[in-house]
Formats: sequence, structure tokens, C-alpha cells
Amino acid sequence: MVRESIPPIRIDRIELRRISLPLVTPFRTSFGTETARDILLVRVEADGVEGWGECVAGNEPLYSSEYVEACQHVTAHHLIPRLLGHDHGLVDADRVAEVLEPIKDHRMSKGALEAAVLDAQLRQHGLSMADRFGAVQNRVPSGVSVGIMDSIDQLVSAVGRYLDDGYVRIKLKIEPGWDLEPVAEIRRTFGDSVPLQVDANTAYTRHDGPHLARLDEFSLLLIEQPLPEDDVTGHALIARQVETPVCLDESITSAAAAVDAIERGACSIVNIKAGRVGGYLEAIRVHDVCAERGVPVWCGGMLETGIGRAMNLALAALPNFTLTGDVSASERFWARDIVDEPVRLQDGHVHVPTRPGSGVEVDRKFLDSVTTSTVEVGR
Ligand code: OSB
Ligand code: MG
Repeated sequence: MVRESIPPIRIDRIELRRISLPLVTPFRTSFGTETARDILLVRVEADGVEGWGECVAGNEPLYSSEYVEACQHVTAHHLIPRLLGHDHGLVDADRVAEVLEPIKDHRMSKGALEAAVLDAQLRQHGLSMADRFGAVQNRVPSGVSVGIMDSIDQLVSAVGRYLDDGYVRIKLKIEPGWDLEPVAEIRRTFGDSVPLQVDANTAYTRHDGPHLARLDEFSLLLIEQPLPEDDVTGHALIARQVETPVCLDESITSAAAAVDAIERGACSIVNIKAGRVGGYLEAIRVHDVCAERGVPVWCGGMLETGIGRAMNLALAALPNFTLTGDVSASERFWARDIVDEPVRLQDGHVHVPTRPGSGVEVDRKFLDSVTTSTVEVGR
């Protein structure tokens, strides 16, 4: 990691842009089905450069309490005025979280704003996010998250196509009624050597330990977030009843939350998503506290466009990301991405961008064609 501080930038303008992008196939989880995304992008203009941040909140507050319309509101009315009011608009990405700290929660919104500042600041100084974060890989293995389907046959053909594409790890979304059978069928069809894991997105209860233990025979890499996000103690109970390692996603909202969950025996693996923890800089701290405790991490995804995916790759290249992440190619979700270099799958891997900032340029013409609103927010 480039630890020397980089000079701050003076912000001239901040723009909030909303885009609408259809998904190539509906994505169903235990909390709902998404067919198109309404995405908030933050664009910062500073000292002749621009930086972009992508807010990962969904259309509805189903994954967490955040959702895109609320994110736009809190960003415009609470976060940006605080940031610009701070040092006459002189901003250092390293200090964004601290300046916004009086505002409770709203981590996805804070993360998007910090990312835009960081992107602009790094571009200004010709430094890539990968170098700034301390990346140790120039490419990372690519896993794919596979939604709940209408039938097991459909699931089998979808997984078959992803394996043919070269994905090196499959994650199946599960929920009560869609767990043992789909997992058993994927194992029967594709064998025991396919790295396989499951994600429940909080769909089970504390009483489901014995049921979830029936997944043990399928040698899964992990089971992700079986219980509600605030039930850390419940996860510790489940972890004692199942042999499959428990991994937390929704529950890990900060580095402090990660330390707490690990110390309480609630998880032995952590999924890191920058948006969920308030930004890439806190995500790096989550990585560090997990590394110090011997807990492996992997990079989660939130159906990002090429902007967020490029930044995720810089993060996923850190040394303790020893498990394959949800860092699939752009075409997994989008017919056309909004950046000049969409993420491409090569030999089961994806390349970590090397150009300054996020390393990708926005395709302005295409972006304009999918933009539903743009507002400029001042002090
Ligand atoms: O729980 O990991 C999750 C997408 C939206 C919300 C939550 C999750 C997901 C995914 C998608 O699993 C992973 C990806 O973006 O590749
Ligand atoms: Mg998850």
C-alpha cells in the first residue's frame, strides 16, 4: 500500500447521476428478484480531473436498509454539504470517513462518495487503486454467483454454462426449500471437484442448525450468512452445529464488527464488500483485521457496473483474499457495460486494472443513453 499521504484535491463540482440498466437475466436471491438496476453514480470534478463512485444499494431496502432513492437523498442533503463545508472543498479521501462520521450508518452512500474522491485524487497523481491498496496480484481467479431458479434443470444448465465459460468457483443462492436438492444435483452432475459454496442472505433461523448440517456431506467451501444480520450470537450457535465453515456478509458492517464476529466464533471466513462497510478504505481495514486473526477473506459483489467492478478487483488483489471472489465478468450481468474496458474472463481469471484511479474510463455516450437523471449538488 502506498502509505505516504497524497496531497488533497479541491472539489469543484459533484454530480449525482442515476442510470437504469437491465440485467441479462433476472437475479433471484432469498430476498427478491432483480431484473434491472437503478444505480446511483457519484461524479466528482476536481483540479481538472474527474472521479467516479458507484453506490451499490439496490432498488429496494431488501439486502440492507439502504436503497437507491434514500442514498441519493442522504448524499445530496447530508453527506456532500458536510464534505464540501469541511475544508472549503479541499478533500483527502483518507479523511472522508472521518468527516462523514457524525452521520449514522448510510455506509453504501458514504462508500460511493469516498470512492469518487479517491478515484479523482489518484488520477490527479497518476496512481492506480491497486497500487494504493497494496495489491499483490495482477489477476485474480473469478467466481460466479448463481441465483435461485424456477427448476433444478434450469440451474444445472446455468451452472454448466458458467463452468464452460471458465469460472473457477460457483456460488449458489439458497433459501428454505431450495438448498439440499439443488446442491446435491450440482454435485451429482459436475462432480466433487468443482469449488462450490452457498449463500442464504439471512433466510434461515437459529433452529435450522441440524438442517444446514445436512449440507456438510457436499464439501462446500462455506455457507454464507444463514441468519439475520444482527444475529451474531446465532451464527456462533450455527457454526458449532455445522462442519461447513460459516462466512458472514450482511453482518460485517465494519472492521470492528469483523473483529467482534470472529472473536465470538460466529464466522471463520469473511466476505468483504466495500459498499457494505462504508468504502474501500474501511474494506482494507476489514482485510487487515481478518489477516491478523488468520481469517481468510474473499471479495463479494453487488451487481456492479464496470466502475464498481474495477475497484473491487483492486481490492481482491490484496494478499489475504485467498478465496475466490464474486468478481465475474461484466457480461455476467450486462449486455453492455458503461466503461471502456469491461471486465473479461480469461482462463478463469480477471485482470486487475493498472491505469490511474479505478483504471477504467466511462463510455460517456452510452452512459448518457442510460441516464435517467443528473443533478449537481453544491455546498
Ligand atoms: O449476498 O452476495 C450477495 C448481489 C446483490 C446483493 C447481495 C449479494 C449479491 C450477489 C452478487 O451474490 C454477486 C456479484 O455481484 O457477482
Ligand atoms: Mg452474500
